[in-house]
Amino acid sequence: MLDGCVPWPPDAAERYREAGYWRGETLGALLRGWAERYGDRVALVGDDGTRVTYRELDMWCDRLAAGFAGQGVAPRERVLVQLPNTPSFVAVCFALFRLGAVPVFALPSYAVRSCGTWRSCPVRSRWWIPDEVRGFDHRALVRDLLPELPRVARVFVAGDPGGEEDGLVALAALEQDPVALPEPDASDVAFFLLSGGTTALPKMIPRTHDDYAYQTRITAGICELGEDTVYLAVLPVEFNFPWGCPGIIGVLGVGGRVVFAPDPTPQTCFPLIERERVTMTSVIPTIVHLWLDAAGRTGHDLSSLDVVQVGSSKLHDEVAARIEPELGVRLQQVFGMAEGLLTFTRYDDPRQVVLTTQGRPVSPADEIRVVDGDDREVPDGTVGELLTRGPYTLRGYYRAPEHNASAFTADGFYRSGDLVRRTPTGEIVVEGRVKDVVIRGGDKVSATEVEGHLTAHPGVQQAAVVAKPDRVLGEKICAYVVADRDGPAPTLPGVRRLLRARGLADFKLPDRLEVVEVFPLTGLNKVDKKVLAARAGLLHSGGGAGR
Ligand code: OOB
Repeated sequence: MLDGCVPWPPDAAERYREAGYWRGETLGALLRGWAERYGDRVALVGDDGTRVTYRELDMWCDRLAAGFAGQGVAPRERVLVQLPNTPSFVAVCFALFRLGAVPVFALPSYAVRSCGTWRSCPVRSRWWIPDEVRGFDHRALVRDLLPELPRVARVFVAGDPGGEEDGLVALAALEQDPVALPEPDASDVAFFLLSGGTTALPKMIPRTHDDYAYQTRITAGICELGEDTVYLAVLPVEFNFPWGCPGIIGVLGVGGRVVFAPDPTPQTCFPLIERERVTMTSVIPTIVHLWLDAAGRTGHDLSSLDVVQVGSSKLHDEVAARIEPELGVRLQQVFGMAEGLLTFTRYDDPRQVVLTTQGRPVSPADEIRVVDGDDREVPDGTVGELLTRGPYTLRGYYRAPEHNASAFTADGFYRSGDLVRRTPTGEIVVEGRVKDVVIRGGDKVSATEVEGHLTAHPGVQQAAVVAKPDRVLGEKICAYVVADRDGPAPTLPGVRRLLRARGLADFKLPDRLEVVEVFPLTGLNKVDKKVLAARAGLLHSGGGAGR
């Protein structure tokens, strides 16, 4: 495995191979097989109606891989890929897989000024970006940042690079006649996902060809995907959920069709569902709210839609109960993490299980422990922290030995930071979390990161960020601060302005600011966030200080 990654121990790897989970196939080679099998069937559909067949996709990837090689992109080189939901995303990724270069997936929303992250991220040399997305010019951002990123040798733009002179290259100009390339090793890293982040900087999660091919294959089976599946990619494609749970890769593996939605609104998605006769999609609870509100009024025909997967943050029982009758679909709850473990409800589960649990692990080889504060397993029905290991769950973050020492047990279980209970029939029910993360509409925001920026405000002495429950987003970001009497009084607009200027992405900015005299403390004199979270829950809705 790439230097800086933690491989599975040899005995575990052998078990996974013997059981047929890991088959030694790279994702790039798999696409070749799919193209041979499904040839002229349509694989990808852009929102503008562009259609790409399996054979064309295969050829496109070969041509791009040759072009990237011609530009000096080397095997094992890490490459930042930050593209919107378009067929090019799939072509770029599979071209890189064929080269053995390693995409690092960043959501386009991260680009919105938060690229401070990339300064310290161990990414090398190349960066793929869109030209302009919903009025935001990624090229301008990159041009601003390039002087601070000496390791970035080349920026490729899907779309119009807007001028040759400053080193931005159009993706379309790269294609070359295919060249023979050495096959990468299937047990090596195929790509990196970024962690939702309990730490100030996101951690890089290595996913191997073997482990991801297995994840997509097993979930495609559970979801009964086939050639008739038409999957709408609604969530950002760099996110594990639409990419491979079973998502885009799972659908391509069975000869189905992927349709790309540029944004998740009903105005965009409902016409696409009608036009392309979409059968399946994956969304987060916040989107479910939007869709439920719009479904009753829409003139669009949604009758082809059969299955909606919902995951990424807690789906409340009352909302879950509305999905099947109001959208006319089957609901599948999905609990997952970029680090690996996935649990799904199954189509034939009793209704109560589908509505009130987050399902069972997708692999028979997924190992789960629910433990108390001393790492002792608790009985079913008791809430504890979820620990897990298995054939598609990482054994360590990239180049993070110190963090890994606390994020994993000595025997390789990943500490998820989620508080769950297990039902007698083996389903997981998410009850909360021990990790310090606010889940705002499915986006994971590290409290530590926001607190770090808040204390840079001259009027803030101390800061503590907690979640405030919200009907639509699930949680909002509530910042408690102790003011510094010598500084200017902190206000919500002022704080948001400062944090934005410091490079924080918009979705990480506090929704609410509460100025307090002192923080409640625990017995160990730490800020008692439980008390603050309880207080935040009692606040009436609105902007708080400085509204
Ligand atoms: C997905 O992945 P990440 O890495 O963005 O976030 C993982 C965390 C989990 O540890 C948990 O705290 C939360 O998101 N989460 C859920 C949930 N699904 C994820 N919390 C409550 N209910 C659920 N159903 O979010 C992700 C990755 C693949 C598939 C689906 C979601």
